[in-house]
This record gives sequence, C-alpha cells and structure tokens, in this order.
Amino acid sequence: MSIKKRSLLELIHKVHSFIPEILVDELEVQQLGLGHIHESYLIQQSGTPTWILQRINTQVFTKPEQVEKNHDALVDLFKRKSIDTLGIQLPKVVPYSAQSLYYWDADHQPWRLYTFYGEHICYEYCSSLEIARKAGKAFGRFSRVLNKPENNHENESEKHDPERVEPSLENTVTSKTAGIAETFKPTLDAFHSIHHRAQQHHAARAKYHGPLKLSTKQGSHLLQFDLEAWNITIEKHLPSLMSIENALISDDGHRFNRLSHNDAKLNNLLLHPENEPAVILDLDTVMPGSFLFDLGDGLRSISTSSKEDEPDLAQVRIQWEYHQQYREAFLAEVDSMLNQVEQRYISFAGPYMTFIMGLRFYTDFLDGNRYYSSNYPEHNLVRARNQFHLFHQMMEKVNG
Ligand code: GN1
Ligand code: MG
Repeated sequence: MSIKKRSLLELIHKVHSFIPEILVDELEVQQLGLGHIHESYLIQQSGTPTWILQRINTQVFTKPEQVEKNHDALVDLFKRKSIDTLGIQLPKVVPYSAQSLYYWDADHQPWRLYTFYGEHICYEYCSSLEIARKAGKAFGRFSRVLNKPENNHENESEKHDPERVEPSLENTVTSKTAGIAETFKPTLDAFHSIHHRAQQHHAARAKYHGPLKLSTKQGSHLLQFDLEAWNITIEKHLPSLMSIENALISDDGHRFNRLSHNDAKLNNLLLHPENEPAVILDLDTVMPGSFLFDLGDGLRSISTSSKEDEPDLAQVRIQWEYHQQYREAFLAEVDSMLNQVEQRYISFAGPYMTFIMGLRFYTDFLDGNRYYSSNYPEHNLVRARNQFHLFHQMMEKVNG
C-alpha cells in the first residue's frame, strides 16, 4: 500500500502539535519501514532518536475511533499495574490532549506519538533460545493480563514462580476487567476467522486471470510458484481449520470470547538486552480473539531464523527448540486459564495462524497487492510460500 509523500515540515508540524513547547529547529524526521500497514517516522531531537510518529492506516483500520478507544482502555488498564512486577509494558504514548490520545488532522487521519526506546531491540527473526523464551513470556503475560477478569487464588498459590504476576496486583484490576471485554470491540472484522479469509480468498481467485505458474528472479534466486498446487493444498486443509474455528467460538454465541493481541509476532515486541520489561507493540488489533491466536502467531514468527520474506526456501526451516521455548514460556503464563477446547487445540495454534497468514498473503497477491506493502510484484507470493512451507512442517509434527 503506497504511502503519501509528505513534506518534512508537515511532519514536524505534527510533532509540534503534540508537544507545543518543542523547538522545531531541533527536530529531524526519517521514514521507517516498520510493519506492513502504518506509516511511521523516527523523530530525532538534537540528533537523539526520541519519538516515533505514526499515522494509522485508515484504509485498513476503517474504524479508527475504535482503535483509539481500545488503545485508551489498554493504557488505562496498564496504568493500574506496576511495570516492574509485570515484566511487560505498553509503549509510552504522548497524548495529544487530556481528552484525546491521537491527533486527528484536517483529513481526519489519526496520528500518534510514541516514545522511542533506545535500549530495547526489535528482532525480525529469532536467533537464540533466549529471544524465543523472552518473547513467549512477554506475549503470554500480555494475554494473561487481558484475560484475568477474576482472581484465581487457588491456581496462583499453586505456582511459585517469583516472576509471575502477584495475586495482589491482579486484585487491583478485578473490578476493572469485568468491563474490559465489553470495551474492546473489534477494530477489524473477522480478523482471524478462517471462514472469512477463505471467502476472501475464493473471491480473489475467481477474479484472478493471471498465470498459475510463475517464475521470477529475486536477487540471485530463481523463484517459481505453482498456484494450482497451492489451491489444492488450501482446499485440502480448509475444512479441518474451519472446524477448529467452530470449536473455539461454539462456547459463546459464535464469537471469540478471549481478548488477544492478534498480531503477536516477534517484530511486534521490543526486548531488552538485560532484564528491563519488554514492550508490546502494535496494539491496534487488541480485541476479541483466542489465546491460540497469540500462541500461534508467536510460534510462526519465532520458529525460524529467517525473515518473513526470505527468498531462499531452504532457510525457512523450523527450529524446534525455539518453537518449544516459546510455547512453554507462553503457556506457563496462561495454562491455568485455558478451557478444554483451547487445551485440545494447543498443537494447532501454530498451523492455524501460519496457514491464515499464508492464505492472506496469497489472497493479496491475487487481489493486486493492495493490502500489504510490497517491494516487487511477487513479494506476497514469497511471503505466502514461506508460510505454507512452515505450515507443512508444523502439520508433519502434529501428525507425528
Ligand atoms: C501485518 O503491521 P504488521 O506488519 O505488524 C498484519 C498482521 C500480519 C502481519 C504479517 C492489521 O502486521 O495481521 O500478521 O502483517 N496486520 C494487519 O507479518 O493486517
Ligand atoms: Mg508491526
């Protein structure tokens, strides 16, 4: 998705509207390639990276008011907790005013300003057991905080991990969390619904009249794609994945009844090289979902030491020890909260999310590469191919 070219002056003016006392002459702006969706800029003050300015993509997030509302509610929830005890934090946001977190410009585009974290590290892929463990723990804890409506003293007292959230801390959110699930309305509809993604995919496939066999050179790699074979694979796996979705929603009036991050991939996390609390990024998709979504998204992103768009398929191999670290660290945070259905499908969390991402990237290609930002026409195919490749490895493991 192309980003409008903006003048530096316009961007500096945006920062100034958040912090009127700032001296604009001290500011420098540099565009960042963060994520696939939003428009982000690094703002330096007198040569020091200090803030991230971000415009929410309203073509994707068509209900930006709800995004702001959810963000507000999250900030409020985390304010009640001691970051040191919790071990995770939200990115510090500079509110536009006492009434509004975001700055809405003349075109009704929402902007927000975050504090830049100079010591934390954002990883594009996993390269150590420590990263896998820290990431699993951080996203697991985030899920736990979101979904802890009542105290569960029996379960708490059975565990003796000193890093776990103090029961007394949970107490402080008990009354608050009762209303939390109500507050977090979906910012994107049917985001991780396989049914919905399958529908979108079939619609795009019906309209696509391009070649089914493609080949292209990317750097030194000759890339070949056999879309017919992909279509067969997709049809083969859709029914069982749909039945997992049905099982997850059947308990509660046909909707997902947990709160989840819904974009819990490794590069949506800042980890500290020592032991400072991790920062959980990209909060726009915090909304009803499932524990399994965050577990699965983490697993797909953590399991391989290659980037999401690695052109060399031989590099896209699951490192099972990372996979296991992440899984254990995540589940240690939430295991006492899982119901029977969630427990039954734990092993499918990775395949479910990996497949859905493959399907979305592929669908976007068929649809003319309109959703994800891409650098070359087959970029989404490369991403999709990697996800399907990971999916097959995960399924082999599940099926023994
Ligand atoms: C997008 O913005 P980013 O890169 O964190 C996408 C996720 C996908 C991800 C794939 C709102 O996240 O769902 O998992 O790309 N976000 C949205 O890397 O669609
Ligand atoms: Mg992101």
